[in-house]
Amino acid sequence: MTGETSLVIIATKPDYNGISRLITNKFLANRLNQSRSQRIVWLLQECKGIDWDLKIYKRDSDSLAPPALKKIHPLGKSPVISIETPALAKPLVLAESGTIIEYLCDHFAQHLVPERYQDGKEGQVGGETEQWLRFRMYMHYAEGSLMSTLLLAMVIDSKNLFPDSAGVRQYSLTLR
Ligand SMILES: N[C@@H](CCC(=O)N[C@@H](CS)C(=O)NCC(=O)O)C(=O)O
Repeated sequence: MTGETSLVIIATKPDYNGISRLITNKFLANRLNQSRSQRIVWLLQECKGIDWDLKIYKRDSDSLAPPALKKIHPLGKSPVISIETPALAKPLVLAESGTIIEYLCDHFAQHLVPERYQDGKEGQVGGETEQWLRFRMYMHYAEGSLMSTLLLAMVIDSKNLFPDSAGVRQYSLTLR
């Protein structure tokens, strides 16, 4: 990764009906599309009933997140969100992209989630719709399988392990 990198916090202004205030951290590389946290920003843009904005943290010189993020969640990584709502005595802090996405979808973006069960098969094993099963699979595929492969490709590329060709391109041939 080259150039300026940064970490960003997304925080809400109080929303119109007081449902929630939300604070999220997201990582930004010098290009936004290199950050997994971009997914949370995309989702936030589709959410209804919340308001949010951004605060930016710079990565340290070693490219890692600054210690300040550990004060928000012990993982010290991004994204992490903190939700404030009158029902909670203290902010609810959530880490891990999948957890954050599921929580946001449950409360603010149900319109994006496919119907879980086929008619008449509610709650039954095997009663799920194909669309919902695919949705759930890709939710976990992103971090569970795809991201580790992409990160490995980034490392191979950055160390120039395939000097005669573009490492990411070469490594990506093995992507299934
Ligand atoms: N599995 C976590 C991964 C979080 C993660 O590694 N985030 C990176 C940014 S894309 C980060 O914070 N890196 C800085 C560091 O590890 O110090 C998730 O899905 O949220």
